[in-house]
Amino acid sequence: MLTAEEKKLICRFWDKVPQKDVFGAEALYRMFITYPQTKTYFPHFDLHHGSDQIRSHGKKVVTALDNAVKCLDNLGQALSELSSLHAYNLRVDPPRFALQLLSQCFQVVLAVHLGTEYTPEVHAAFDKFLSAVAAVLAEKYR
Ligand code: HNI
Repeated sequence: MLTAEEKKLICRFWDKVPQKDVFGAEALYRMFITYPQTKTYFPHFDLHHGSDQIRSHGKKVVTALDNAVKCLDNLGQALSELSSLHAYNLRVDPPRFALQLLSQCFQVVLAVHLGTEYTPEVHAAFDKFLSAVAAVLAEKYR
């Protein structure tokens, strides 16, 4: 559970993050390089750096996160459809583990680009937020 203080930190921080779409694409690309097994879920993608598909998918992921930041009190409902998609259609497996990989890569991107703005407090709160998102996305697996 996110505390009221953490929610405030997350919202304030997220508002200030520049070029989110670019960061989303970079996180995706980083995931493919660092965890090559994740590429198996995207056989239909051009996985080269800066490809149209990586850029457009990065944008989609960030839009989902943006929506989640606006619904911190009700992540389950905000991400319900996306959760069904990942559980029933995409079958990203093993769920918790694989879903955390993108979260980790996204945090590396934030740390690289934002430097001192990505304070330990923000980092800890954002990590908790992304874990909560991943937990919701993994909720419907059986
Ligand atoms: Ni994920 C599609 C969000 C982790 C594999 N994913 C989406 C879409 C969003 C999204 C948004 C687009 C849905 C739509 O088109 O309606 N994915 C997220 C988020 C996380 C995440 C917020 C984690 C924080 N997804 C992952 C991981 C994998 C993954 C870790 C696999 C390793 N996702 C997919 C695949 C698709 C997808 C595959 C379909 C892509 C396509 O366009 O064909």
